[in-house]
Amino acid sequence: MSYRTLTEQEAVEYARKIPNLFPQDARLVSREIGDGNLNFVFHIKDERPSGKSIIFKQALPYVRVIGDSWPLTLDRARIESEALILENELCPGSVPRVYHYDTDLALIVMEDLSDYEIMRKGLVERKRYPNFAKQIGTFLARTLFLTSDLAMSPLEKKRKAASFTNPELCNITENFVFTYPFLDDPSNAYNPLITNTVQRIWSNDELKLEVARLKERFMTLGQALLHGDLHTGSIMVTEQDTKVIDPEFAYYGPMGFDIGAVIANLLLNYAAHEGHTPDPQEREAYQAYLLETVSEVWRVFETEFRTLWEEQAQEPYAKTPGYLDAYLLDVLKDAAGYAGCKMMRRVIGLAHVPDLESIADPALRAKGETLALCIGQELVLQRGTLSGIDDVIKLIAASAVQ
Ligand code: SR1
Ligand code: MG
Repeated sequence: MSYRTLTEQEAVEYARKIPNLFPQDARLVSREIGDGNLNFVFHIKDERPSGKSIIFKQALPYVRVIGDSWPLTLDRARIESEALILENELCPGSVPRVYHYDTDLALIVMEDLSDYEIMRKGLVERKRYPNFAKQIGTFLARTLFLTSDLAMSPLEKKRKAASFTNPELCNITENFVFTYPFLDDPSNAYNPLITNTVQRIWSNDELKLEVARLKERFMTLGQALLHGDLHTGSIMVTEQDTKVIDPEFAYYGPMGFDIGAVIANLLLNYAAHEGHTPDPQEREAYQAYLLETVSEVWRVFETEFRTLWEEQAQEPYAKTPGYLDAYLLDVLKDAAGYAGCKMMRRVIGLAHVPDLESIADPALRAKGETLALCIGQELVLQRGTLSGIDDVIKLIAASAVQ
């Protein structure tokens, strides 16, 4: 069958034909629920009492929010489905299960996570997730360590990297994370009330040099298989559990990019509470929780990574004194730098985050956006001076009082 975009009805007909998914007498209904930038997402449910439900995710041959003037490879659906299957092997239960993949239709049939909510939404409501840091820190350590040269043979790793070559999606990141937000590009879209701060960023050559260096590492450092877009809209949570979704940007890149994405999005939320939470005590308490979460995510990642290194490293230099510490410090510096870039792109660039966008009053929103830009710049500029996660937290706390 050649590619065509499915209608809701065609999705139901397709679901019926997948062996062992639904019983013959299932009463299936389908609804297109995608609200992301790129794809169609269908929720298909057996309406009978206790009937099960599934998700169809279909890539479109263009960027959904822009239209067919911006073509985009369908191969991203293969990358996503293979990344989900691999992530589930490396860190069982951390991602939705893939039931079926159709290459021609660029269609992934996967577990429905209706009991979970998008983490970003919960964070705006000041919800707390007691297991999140442990679960995401473990996910990061296992998926990054186990796909790197530290754990795989060089041949096996390079073959894996080749199968996850993802040039078009990487190019979106190169442009929309590292380039356009730092130049006066027509794709940028920012609150007019922060124009002066944005223009100072555009004329800050020291900052632009550091962003250029981070971009170059993103383009050349194939350390591990990344998720590639690990923001809090790609994380689904319940009070107890965490699932990572949407790895269509997966490719071999610097480990710090994924860790930085998690940190950036916790900190964008931190900044957004300047607008969402007028009561200073409530705001500071929640911001303190977010900083503790940033710190714990890193600590869990580091502890798990050290254990994996001790137990499973294949690299002959792994036992060389100082190598593990130096490796982790480089990852931390990268994570800080990438977090900074990602914070700034979500304020200045094309794709914003609902955390800040849902602040209706532009002046109040500007307060949160300015704080995000301030933290973002510090993370990029000061990353070379960091010696541990406590330094990152101090840097953020210092930005908040400026
Ligand atoms: C034009 S696509 C913009 C963004 O959407 C995705 O979620 C990625 O973050 C990408 O950079
Ligand atoms: Mg996505």
